[in-house]
Amino acid sequence: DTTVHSPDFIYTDWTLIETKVDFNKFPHRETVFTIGNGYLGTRGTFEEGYTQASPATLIHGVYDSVPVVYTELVNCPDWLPLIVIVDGDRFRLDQGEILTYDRQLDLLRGLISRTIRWRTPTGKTIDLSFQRFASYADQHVLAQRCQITPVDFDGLIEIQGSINGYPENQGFNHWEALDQGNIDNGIWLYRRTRNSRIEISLAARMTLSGADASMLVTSAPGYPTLNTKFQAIAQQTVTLEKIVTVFTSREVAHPIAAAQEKLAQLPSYSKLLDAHEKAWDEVWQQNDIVIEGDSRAQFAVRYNIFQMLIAAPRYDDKVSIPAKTLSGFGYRGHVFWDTEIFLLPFFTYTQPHIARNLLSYRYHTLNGARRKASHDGYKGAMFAWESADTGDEVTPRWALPNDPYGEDVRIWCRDREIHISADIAYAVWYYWQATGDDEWMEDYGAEIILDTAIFWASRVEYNTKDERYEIRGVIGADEYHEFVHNNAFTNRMVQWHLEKAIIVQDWLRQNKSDRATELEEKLKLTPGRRSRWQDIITNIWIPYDASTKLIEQCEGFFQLEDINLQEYEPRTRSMQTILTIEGANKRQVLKQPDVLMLLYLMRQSQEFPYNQENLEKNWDYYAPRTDITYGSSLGPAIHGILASDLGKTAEAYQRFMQAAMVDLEDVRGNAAEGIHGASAGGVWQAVVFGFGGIQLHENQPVANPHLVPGWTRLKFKLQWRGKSHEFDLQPVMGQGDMGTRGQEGQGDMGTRGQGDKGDKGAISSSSPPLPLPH
Ligand code: IFM
Repeated sequence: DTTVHSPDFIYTDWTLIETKVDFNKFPHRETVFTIGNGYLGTRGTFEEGYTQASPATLIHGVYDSVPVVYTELVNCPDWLPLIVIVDGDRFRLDQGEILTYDRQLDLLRGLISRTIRWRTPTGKTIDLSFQRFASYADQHVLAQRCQITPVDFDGLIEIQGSINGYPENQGFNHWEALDQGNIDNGIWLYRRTRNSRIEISLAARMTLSGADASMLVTSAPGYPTLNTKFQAIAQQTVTLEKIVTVFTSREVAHPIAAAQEKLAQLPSYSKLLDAHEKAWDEVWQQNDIVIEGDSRAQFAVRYNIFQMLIAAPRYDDKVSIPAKTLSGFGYRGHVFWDTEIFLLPFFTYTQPHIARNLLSYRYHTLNGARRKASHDGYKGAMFAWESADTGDEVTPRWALPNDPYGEDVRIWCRDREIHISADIAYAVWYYWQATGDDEWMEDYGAEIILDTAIFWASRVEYNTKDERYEIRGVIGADEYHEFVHNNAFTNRMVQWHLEKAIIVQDWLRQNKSDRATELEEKLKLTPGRRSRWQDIITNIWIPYDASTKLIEQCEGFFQLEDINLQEYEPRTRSMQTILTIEGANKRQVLKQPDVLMLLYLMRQSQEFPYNQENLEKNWDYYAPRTDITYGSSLGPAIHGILASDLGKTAEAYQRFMQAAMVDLEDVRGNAAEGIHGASAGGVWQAVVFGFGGIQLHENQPVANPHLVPGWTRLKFKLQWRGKSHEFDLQPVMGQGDMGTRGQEGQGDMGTRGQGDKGDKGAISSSSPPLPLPH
């Protein structure tokens, strides 16, 4: 296990260690130390409570309405409060003296621990050691432990463990009080969201060992509390365990009974911990990525995988992963294309059943997408740019400033960022390709692809003058341009989508004829509609100039005022903030890859416009005009992969690490709002598809690696069509230039790759023995 020190943390292969308390960084650290189990996420708030804290437990699917943003994931009752009073002094990090401190997140075991040697304001020294986990073995179980050892005194210790029934979403309380009560050594709480009327119940019990004490209930309304007092003796450890269960009416008819019954059956903390660790061990067997030779990248990659795993619904197909996962209030728990395009590949190729759940969510929200299409005057299904429980559009229309004299800002994505419907179809298609899950495709996937194809056919316009189909008035992936015509990304994705819709319909007709008929009737998929799809495929305009190989991002883009981003350096703000919305609109500056994003998506199957020459030409044009550091967090990983394709090794690594560290090191300054889920997915894709160079061939995935200089090993597993494939990629000294994709400045190291059972080792690009580009 190697150790890397950063200004904020120490990283080992599996563990994040914080050694200082910084009250100004509480919100960031709470995000970073989030734990979860795919059902809920709990931010890394300290048990003892601080004014700087913003505690949150977010449960998938628990949405409730709220002004302006329509609906949001509701902050659920807080299971963490645990107060320790040492001879009358309440333990707090901002009182007395911290003699030693560390907090650790152990990714391997999904466990947070914190140890403190604290001197009370009256000079008594005590060791406190906290631990907590959200069980990965049983997602309704949460557990906390506190071990207390007086160092130099005997005295009275009091511990209060509570459930806080007054959680807030940034000042807004979604809960109405229903009931609360006591059980044997325990307490429970019952609440309901005000509008969506989702009920929740939590039950908790506490046990003490190492001292004699009874457990008293000292609850206040909405704040059930268990209280214990004992006489502590110097050098003798007392252990308190708090076990909590949680259910909502989304899973069970009677949450109170479910929470109490579950609690009554649970074994001790240590048994629960054993089961939890075993479950994590199993999941890491499938999902781990080993990187040798670069400890910082090793930890960061595992951290990003961990974030995806704790946010992913394992047993629920009516929810999806919000842009900020379950770790913060940013984007209010809304779901974007981030899930399908950035996060989904990780699940598709490591745990396809989770990918299926995420895509089924889109199936279950098709009616919302149909309402959106019909409201806007179109046919079929048009997915919401921001989606929540029903699939109706929940992107806020306006962003309202805090400054009373500031202007409200219209958010146009809800009206114009329509590429999401094709993005979802893309994800469905690749899930199907990767898994061969025909049954799901028949029951769910086909309907998604076909009904969104119907939407496209009603959304495109025919330009009689130029004799071509066009899509006008959109926002592409680059959100700095808010009203453009014929965005190349959108137009080509729509063409691709319609191509696949025809294949899917043919497949249904040939293999699942009953379902083909059923869908043709239900969706009114007439021969006329199908021939229109064909016509659009042939005649939609993709602004590509074959002589220059340049794709114009949208009509007229090359006529916009050009920009040299270097002239604005050094800077700490986005180009949109510097230039204003209107200013950015008028210039050739991109928030995030758009043409390059299209190239990336078409790279998978090497479809138009993806080829090396187009990539080179368009990279040279668009990369320098992209606000890659301050634009969108979705950009860096994608630029990293493409830079790696182009042999720009240093840039590839720089972009990759920018993405990998976005939350750990708060690269963008907004990690307090929650984990950047899309970036985490992009990091996985950068390792597997970028540095690992995985290409998905008919029979199996094959590696064509571009290992980062200094990486001595890259190891991971992929699932492809029901079979697990293990890759163990290592540079081989003295092999000459074996690169199948030559890279600039290569030394004499080949790369040895081993595919499944060692029978398909890709021997590919070479990596020079250079120091790591940090
Ligand atoms: O979906 C993204 C979008 O591409 C850029 N702005 C933030 C959204 C949510 O992450």
